Amino acid sequence: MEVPVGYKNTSRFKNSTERYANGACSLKLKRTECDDEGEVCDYQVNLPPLTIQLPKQTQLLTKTVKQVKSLTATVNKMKRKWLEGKQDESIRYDQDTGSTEYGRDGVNRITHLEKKINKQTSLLRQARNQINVLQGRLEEMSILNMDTVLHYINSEISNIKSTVNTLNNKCYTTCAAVGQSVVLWAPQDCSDYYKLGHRKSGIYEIAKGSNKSFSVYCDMETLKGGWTVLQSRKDGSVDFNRTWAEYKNGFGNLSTEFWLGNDKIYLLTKYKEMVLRIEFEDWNSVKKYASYNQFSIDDEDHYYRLSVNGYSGTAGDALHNGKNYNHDQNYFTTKDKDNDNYPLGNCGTYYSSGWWFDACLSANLNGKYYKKLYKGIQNGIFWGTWYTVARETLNGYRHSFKSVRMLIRPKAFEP
Ligand SMILES: [Ca+2]
Repeated sequence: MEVPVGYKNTSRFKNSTERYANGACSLKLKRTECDDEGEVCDYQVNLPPLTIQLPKQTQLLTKTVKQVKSLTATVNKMKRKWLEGKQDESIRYDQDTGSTEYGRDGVNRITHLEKKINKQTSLLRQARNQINVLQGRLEEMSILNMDTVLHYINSEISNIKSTVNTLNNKCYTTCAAVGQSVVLWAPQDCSDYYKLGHRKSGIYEIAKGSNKSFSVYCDMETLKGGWTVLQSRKDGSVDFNRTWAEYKNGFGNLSTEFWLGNDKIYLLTKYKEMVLRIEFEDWNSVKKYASYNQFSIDDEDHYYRLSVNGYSGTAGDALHNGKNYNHDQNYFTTKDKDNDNYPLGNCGTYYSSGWWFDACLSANLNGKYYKKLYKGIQNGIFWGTWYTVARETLNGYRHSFKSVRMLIRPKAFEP
């Protein structure tokens, strides 16, 4: 607030004060500028400087005006500060209540971190669950495997127990009668039955290899017994002109005539050294024998090749007939499988037999069964060192045998 002291044009008063100091003080009337002299124009009066005596309190008024001015400035300043302060306070207030931008950021950050932590926790929980599931599976598998193994072992133990019990029963029944100790193995051939006390010729069950058992005819009388019979001819009731498969598996009747079978002969001669005994009787009731202290045959892959040596006996060694024919180390031949040494034909077909032919023969125990004499091809049961059989009669007849048998038993066997 400003208190006017004189007219606005204070500069004029200054000039007038100067002139007043110079002693020139007058009242002047002056016409204002006017274009036409005939017109009435305005006048201007200049008064000499005027001094008005004011009371002493006027100074106080000036001072007061100054103070008011100062106060106004202070108030304005305070107003500005207040406005600024309000703004600051507003920020502070917002911070206190957590509603400022910075505060929201913090909360957002915390929320964000919380979310992250929750997510990580959730992932960890999932992973832990998966681990638990896997662990469970592993344990289950382990248990299953163990169960399978245990089941298998128990099953095997049961089988063994059953087998032992069966054998025990057999042996107690058998051995008790002859007062021998219990034997827990299955007989491998007829000599084993002899060892168990059997003295009666007949059909017995023997085991060879794993899970293989078959019937054989045991001769418990010849040379004290223990013989396993491989072949028997005695009445011509069985046809011996057979195929490879039939010779392989065996055929005929164990009580009369039969071929035990090449696979079985192979097994019987595979594990133990065997001796072979061939017994003959001709139609004149002449009995002779041929004995070999070594006899075995190969398996089917090697065509049941014959290995026979160490002859002794009365019938002659027709299996090694020197200059002419040799059956030792020759392969087995049947009418449908030619493994012989005769290049122009099949000895098996020609001589109606299955045998270890050379090219072709000096022995053929599986030839046709002729009663007494026969004519034509020499395809009867033949043994080249048997003097009447080896030759034709004057009338062109041939002799044959009444009975023939092939028997084996272990070389080490002592009845
Ligand atoms: Ca041939």
